[in-house]
Amino acid sequence: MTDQYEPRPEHKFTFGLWTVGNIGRDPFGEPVRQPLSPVELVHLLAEVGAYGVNFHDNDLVPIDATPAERDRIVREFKQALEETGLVVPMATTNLFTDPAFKDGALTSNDPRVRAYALQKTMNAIDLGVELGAKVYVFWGGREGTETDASKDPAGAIKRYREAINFLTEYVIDQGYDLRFALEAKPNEPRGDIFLPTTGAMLAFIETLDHPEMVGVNPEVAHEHMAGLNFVHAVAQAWEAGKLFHIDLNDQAFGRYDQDFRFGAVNLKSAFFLVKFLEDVGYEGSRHFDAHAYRTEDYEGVKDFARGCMRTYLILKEKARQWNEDPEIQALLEEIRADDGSMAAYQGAYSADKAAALRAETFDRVALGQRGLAYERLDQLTVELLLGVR
Ligand code: GLT
Ligand code: MN
Ligand code: MN
Repeated sequence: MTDQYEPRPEHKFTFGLWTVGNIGRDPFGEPVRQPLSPVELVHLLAEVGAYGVNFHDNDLVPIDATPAERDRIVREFKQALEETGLVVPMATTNLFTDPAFKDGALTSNDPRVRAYALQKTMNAIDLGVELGAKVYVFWGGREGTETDASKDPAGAIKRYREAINFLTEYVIDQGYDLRFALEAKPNEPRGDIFLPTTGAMLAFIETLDHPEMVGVNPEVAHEHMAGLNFVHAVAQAWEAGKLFHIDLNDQAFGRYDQDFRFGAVNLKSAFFLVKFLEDVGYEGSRHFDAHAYRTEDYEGVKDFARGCMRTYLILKEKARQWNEDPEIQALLEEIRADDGSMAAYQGAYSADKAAALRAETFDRVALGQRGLAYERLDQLTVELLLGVR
């Protein structure tokens, strides 16, 4: 019998090299795990049943590699992909680790740093495309400030725009089949990062030269760090046709950047997220941007990776149950009831419609007195999640 919670390629579960490859360094402690090579990480991901692997340029090719070293590394990586059947759906640039980027990359005050960041990104785009990536992520980890004395925040947005415009033109010029996904985060590693939320990214995208090529890569932990409802951010991106990618993990509100296993903290919001993605038919990668606890060895890293995928699939099954639960569905029907009497006032504005609406009378008190049964609906949801329905 096959386990219904076993990951399969059609689930599109992906991990970054930097996720299962995280060696457990933190600001207070040294690494706790020996680094594995990209080839070893591909095999680890294949063993746990992932579909794809994503990377930053320097997760794969060290920043100081010679062209000959680059070619050897890429050759060996491609061979590991062939052996395991793993694919590379997404790639990105590391514009945050090197000291050159200490004051940002695309928004740095130094024009040489900005130019170097563009050059590094063009090379990294070439690398990603060579390995099959169709989505290119921009996470501006260092694009920000500690003090607003240092940068003109409006000027920084202009620099950001100029850089993304330059790079979309580069992609067009090369004839690449590649879309960009911008990833917001409110803070860490900078005191404040520009364009701190998915909503801010969505507004920024509309100001670009090629908005059709650019969408978002929302991350659970990043919206939660900002105290926001992740499902709402994802829904807005989806509704705008901009959900090009998603970073799944978990995070307690009000804490440091935790990058926990998907579903490790807030199961209920994870449930509504999975339900949303499955209900609307999101077809992109389910990318887990998280890492194992620092307490773990590589067996624990595999437990972490398997746990992310298994929790997603369990929640997917719970979403199916929720959608078929007669009591829940009956409540929803009541909640959404529409007797058609207001149809004349819906849809686009017209002067006649407005005049008719002005003449209508409403029983305001009755509207306010109606109970909505959301308590029952939520309790049914909780009981379903707790496995007693
Ligand atoms: C980094 C960050 C993530 C981004 C990655 C892409 S790297 O680990 O915390 O949220 O998605 O650059
Ligand atoms: Mn993160
Ligand atoms: Mn991320």
